[in-house]
Amino acid sequence: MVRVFFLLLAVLFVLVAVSLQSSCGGDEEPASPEGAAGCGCDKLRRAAPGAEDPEEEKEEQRASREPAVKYTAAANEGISEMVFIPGGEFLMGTDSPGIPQDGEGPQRPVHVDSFYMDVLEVTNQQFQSFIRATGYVTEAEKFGDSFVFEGILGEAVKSQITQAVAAAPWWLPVKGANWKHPEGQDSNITDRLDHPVVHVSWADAVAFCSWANKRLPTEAEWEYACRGGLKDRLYPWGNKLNPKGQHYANLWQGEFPVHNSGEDGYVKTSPVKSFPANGFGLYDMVGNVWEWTLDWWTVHHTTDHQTNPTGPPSGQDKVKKGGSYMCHKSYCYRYRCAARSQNTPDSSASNLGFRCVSSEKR
Ligand SMILES: *[C@@H]1O[C@H](CO)[C@@H](O)[C@H](O)[C@H]1NC(C)=O
Ligand SMILES: [Ca+2]
Ligand SMILES: [Ca+2]
Repeated sequence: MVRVFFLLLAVLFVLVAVSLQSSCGGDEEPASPEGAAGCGCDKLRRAAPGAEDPEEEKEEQRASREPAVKYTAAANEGISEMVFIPGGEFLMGTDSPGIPQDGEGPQRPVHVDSFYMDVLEVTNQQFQSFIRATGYVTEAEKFGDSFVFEGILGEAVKSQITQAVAAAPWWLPVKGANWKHPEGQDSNITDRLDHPVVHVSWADAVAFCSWANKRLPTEAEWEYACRGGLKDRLYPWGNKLNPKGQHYANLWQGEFPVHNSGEDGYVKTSPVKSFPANGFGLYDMVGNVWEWTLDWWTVHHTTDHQTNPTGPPSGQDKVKKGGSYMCHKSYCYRYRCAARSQNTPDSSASNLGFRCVSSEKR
């Protein structure tokens, strides 16, 4: 089984390598049909199913359900500030897909009802509050490892690793890597409490949101929120990646995967709120970390008008949105509102997090 899996990955690797040769573009704007290869983020499947099904989240405990508090005033709380997103019509997806095979198109009319959304990606501090209140154990902790981008690992950790993801060799499964040890056993989050939590699986994200009496956003809600009231734009702030030479998101500058110049100030995750908010007051919708959504993955979408769509009833992968600090135009042109990618629900990685929404004020 495992061998077949790696063979498949090897084949994928060749395909990706071939397609890459023609897809390494520059930094120039606007949308182009290149960038097909992606960051390999969707290749992060666990080689073998874990022993136990980690369905027993302790979400029922919902121990400390406290009234919503301002994030800034209560850094210790597990519940962050939310903002009201007024419902309405929007055009979901795009007819000029940056990565057509991701199912970014066709553009389609969608209505979403009003909801509230976390202003910020869920932080390490908030996740720590959840863990302390519930004793929840994440999937990465149960599996004993998680995927870490090679570029942020020290030599000591790297030297102990013998396998990699063939299709995306810069992803390494690191023993002991999890939300509180983002680069493995010897790392910690002490100086990163205001960074987004990473190494959380889809179920982990669901468990957190549910503890906070919230839920994950649907893809439609997420994308509507990302657009911040703008129509048919690439980014939450418009069509130019760097208006007036300013960075609006934590992305990758330089040559992926070998050199990250950190021109935007960060080569790894950044503290949440380090870049400007969009029109709805939401931070880091694109970049910093990918964000899980509620929906199962499909690349086939109806162009019929939809109201509060929730994606297919079942599937193998969940949709994630927004791209991460690892995204670059030449390689993972997915830091656009219409862009999307997928992971198996049990995946966890050093660039994947989430935020919650709710229909009622929390
Ligand atoms: C956390 O990591 C830093 C280095 O990144 C180290 O100086 C510090 O001692 C660590 N703290 C704990 C509690 O392990
Ligand atoms: Ca960056
Ligand atoms: Ca994000």
